[in-house]
Amino acid sequence: MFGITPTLLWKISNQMAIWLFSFVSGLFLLHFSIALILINKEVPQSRGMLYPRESETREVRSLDGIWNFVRSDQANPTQGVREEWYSKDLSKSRPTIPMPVPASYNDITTDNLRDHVGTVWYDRKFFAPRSWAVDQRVWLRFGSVHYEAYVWVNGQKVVKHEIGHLPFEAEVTHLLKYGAENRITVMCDNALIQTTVPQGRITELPNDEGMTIVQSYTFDFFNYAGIHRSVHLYTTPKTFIEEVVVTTNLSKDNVGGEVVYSVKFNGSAVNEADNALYVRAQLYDREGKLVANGTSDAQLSGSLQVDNVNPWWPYLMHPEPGYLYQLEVKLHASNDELLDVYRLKVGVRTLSWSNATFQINGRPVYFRGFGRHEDADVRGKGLDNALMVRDFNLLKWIGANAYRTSHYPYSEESMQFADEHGIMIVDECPSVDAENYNQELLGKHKSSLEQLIHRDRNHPSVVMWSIANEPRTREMNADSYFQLVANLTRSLDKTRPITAAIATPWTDDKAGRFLDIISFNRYNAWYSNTGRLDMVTKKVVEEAVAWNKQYNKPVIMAEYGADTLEGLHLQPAYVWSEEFQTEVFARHFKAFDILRKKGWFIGEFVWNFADFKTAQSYTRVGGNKKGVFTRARQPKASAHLLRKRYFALARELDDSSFPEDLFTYIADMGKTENA
Ligand code: GCB
Repeated sequence: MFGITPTLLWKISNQMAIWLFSFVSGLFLLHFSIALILINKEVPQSRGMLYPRESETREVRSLDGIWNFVRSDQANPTQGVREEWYSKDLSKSRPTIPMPVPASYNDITTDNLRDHVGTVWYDRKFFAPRSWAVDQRVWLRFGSVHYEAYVWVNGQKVVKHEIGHLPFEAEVTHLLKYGAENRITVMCDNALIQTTVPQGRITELPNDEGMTIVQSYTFDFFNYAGIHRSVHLYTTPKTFIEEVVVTTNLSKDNVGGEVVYSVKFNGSAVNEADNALYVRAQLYDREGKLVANGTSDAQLSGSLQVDNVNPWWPYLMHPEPGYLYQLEVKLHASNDELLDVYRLKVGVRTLSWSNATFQINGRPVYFRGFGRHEDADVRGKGLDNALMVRDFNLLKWIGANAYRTSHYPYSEESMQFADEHGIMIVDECPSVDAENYNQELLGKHKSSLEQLIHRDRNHPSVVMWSIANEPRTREMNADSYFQLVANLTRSLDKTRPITAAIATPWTDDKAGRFLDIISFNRYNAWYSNTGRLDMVTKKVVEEAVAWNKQYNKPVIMAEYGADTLEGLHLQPAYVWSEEFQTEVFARHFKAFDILRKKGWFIGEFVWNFADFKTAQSYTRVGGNKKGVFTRARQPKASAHLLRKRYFALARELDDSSFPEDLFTYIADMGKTENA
């Protein structure tokens, strides 16, 4: 057992306590408008978690495949723990069904597993080779399990992790049977309450059979759950490289580059007196040529100078975007023995920002991008390489240079892909629609950012942290809450600016002053003044100007759009039709062009890249249809329009050329055609 009882019931009572608390404090606040009692507590520091990579000192084994699966009785979510299902094969406790990993479990079966609330169980067997028993450590790593995970190996508890979309790992060296079969068991709980990130509510409601548990949430995407990303076993030497942190600098003319690294090792095998470990760092270019090398200081830090550097540039900002070097880190004992080797890709770039601009390598950036989701038919939020590669093809086809990982951290594999393709990422933590601010929520929200920054700090593609999407920033306490969240983020990474996507009207917002860049979400002609295409341009301009005036910071429109049913054509434009989405976009483009001239408007992000699934609602036809692409990743009419705009912006701002098929031949119009 894990010491605490991992139970839905516990969560429910906890939630009730919070309701009670907010009710009582609500009464209290009627009389005494106190600033709040949010205390800035330390959050646990992540350790290790380097992406699993093979090297001459490390082996990596995937545990992806078909696992055995059991859903708990919704009314009895702790039964499996009480009956110790983890102590033997799951199939001995309950009939199991096959379940793919990685994948969300919700849409796999034909019964209503989709709406299951509470705990589910997975197990599988694997072999640990005899060779692993000697002189090394074995680690078990999950790319992400949503929302909460409890893991046992051979019936022994290994690790518990809360908050989806983030990796976690534990050493299992001492728990494995070498040269023999082993069992791994995972219990996953998808329940969201007022103190989870994101928040939700569990209610008990009467149904035709009696009472049932219902999960609700305000955020607008389906709460897919399960083992969403790959599960790996990997080995390290006894004394090994636990962390590598890289930052980079460029000379003013972008000709000289610097890669600053700092390494942490872990290892009980190291003699206490032996403080003379050192690191040899070598940097290779794309062709595999060694371009810099050096030896660390005693703290295992150092820097490498790169002459005639190839800086990392975003897509269409340079003929060779996404240039990556390979950094090879070798940990040596004082007697020069090679202990461990880890390699990672490094992009050399600088970021800077002011109250009007955001610059990369000294050049101003204008973001042309999307809000997205990790979402697909059948596999839900499960990692899918085919989908990921298709999405990057579409991003490049349409001429985008950025996206926001709305509304949670995306897979590590996609972050690596963004590095390679020069796509800039606004990296968002899993806080969406935060409300009823409380101490426990604050702790978890901060922890989600700590884990995110720990995971993603070395990616050149990550250019900004988004600390929340649409938090209720008019609420009492929003200011102290977001001050603490922003302070933590800044203390963890000073090299990137902070934003949050805000939908609260600027007049009521209490969080913007803690951000470096203001992002706002607004659905003119959709949620407000539905259908009124004549009420878009002016309103967008006015709102952006108001945000800028209020905070004197650069402004991005982080969401705009309209639900569109593929194939529905209505002329004149009418809501839900392809014509309407196209027109809504065009009216926004006009506003953006007015705003760009003001000097502080730095980006436009369409909502959404592709259609995606949501909870059932009468405002959603099979999900949210604001995609420029369908859920099957085919373009709607608006995609062709957006493509023309994004390439036109790239040509105007970054001097890039048009793809040959951007304009369809219509007639011999001389200069106007494909000019
Ligand atoms: C928003 C949210 C996003 C929704 C979108 C919509 O403001 O940030 O999660 O999906 O609106 O389409 O309603």
